[in-house]
Amino acid sequence: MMVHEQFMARALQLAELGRGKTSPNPLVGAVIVHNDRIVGEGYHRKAGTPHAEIHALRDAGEKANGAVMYVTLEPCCHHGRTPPCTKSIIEAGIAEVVVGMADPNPLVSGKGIKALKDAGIRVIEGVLEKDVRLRNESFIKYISTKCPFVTLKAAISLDGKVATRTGESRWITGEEARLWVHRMRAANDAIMVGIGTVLADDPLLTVRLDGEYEQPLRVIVDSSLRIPETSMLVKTASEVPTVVAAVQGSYSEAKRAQLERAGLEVWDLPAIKGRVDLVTLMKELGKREITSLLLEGGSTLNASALEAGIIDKFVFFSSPVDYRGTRFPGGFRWYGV
Ligand code: AOF
Ligand code: ZN
Repeated sequence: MMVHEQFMARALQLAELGRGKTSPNPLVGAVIVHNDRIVGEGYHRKAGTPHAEIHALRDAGEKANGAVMYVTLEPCCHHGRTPPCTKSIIEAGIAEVVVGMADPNPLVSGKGIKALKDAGIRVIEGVLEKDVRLRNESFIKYISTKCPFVTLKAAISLDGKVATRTGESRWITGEEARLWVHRMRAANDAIMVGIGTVLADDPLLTVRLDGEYEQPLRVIVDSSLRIPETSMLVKTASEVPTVVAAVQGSYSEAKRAQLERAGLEVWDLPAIKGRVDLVTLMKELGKREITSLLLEGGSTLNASALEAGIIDKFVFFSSPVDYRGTRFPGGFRWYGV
């Protein structure tokens, strides 16, 4: 591996430490290298706090002078919630900046790199760009469309049947699968299910992991407000933010008032063929700064989401058994070509 890639890989590793905590801002990592040795490191921790570059510059101190900075995202040149990083980089005497990807934020895009070059700093672009883009897929989608990046998650048995129960299906009871699901939830700003899943499973839809995690927004697509008052979602709505996406005129106002008293938000949305218009729902969630959303079924909502064209990515969990629980001596392989 080339030296540039090695240091960028470290910057990416640092960026990952912010996963699930930086929304609506990107994951960014930065490394400062002097004479082939790392003298400073930093990553973005939370929206509104200093950017990765600033943490790395502080960590390097005087050693930043004449050094190379590796940063996963093009440094910003705008006054947002924090001052422009390009200014700090120039003032610290950084000689060269190696960038993973250009910033898709229209406020910055290209201008940060230009500001560095204008100040006489060498800039190399596109190092490990594919990896960097993959890790910031939700930020890229959100900043350019103002709609969340949607991941459809499904559990399927070996014969391709979609598991009916959310999360706790008998096909994916393994601890490892459970951990994955909870990590995925923690990394997303919102989790969405249809009313059918609520009625069948009574899910809680929270992150249950060791450590501190902000609970994602729970979104229930329920055009006529059939969600039972006795459901786990309603019972916990005062602690975990919960939105019910309904169709205007399709529900009783009394039920709406009951749900609101319990702490749920009821959103009135237009309908398409009698069902909630998911494209409009995504736009509304975008306005709420929801940059990523995990769609956890069920099959009716999945089909509507596909038809509406809102899905960006599929993640399948598969069990090693078929629908009867039969194991296969030769194991199994899935190919997603
Ligand atoms: C971050 N962290 O490490 C970098 C960012 O509102 P502000 O001032 O925090 O600016 C947010 C924008 O800054 C963000 O959309 C992205 O374009 C740029 N870079 N943001 O939160 C960072 N390097
Ligand atoms: Zn910045």
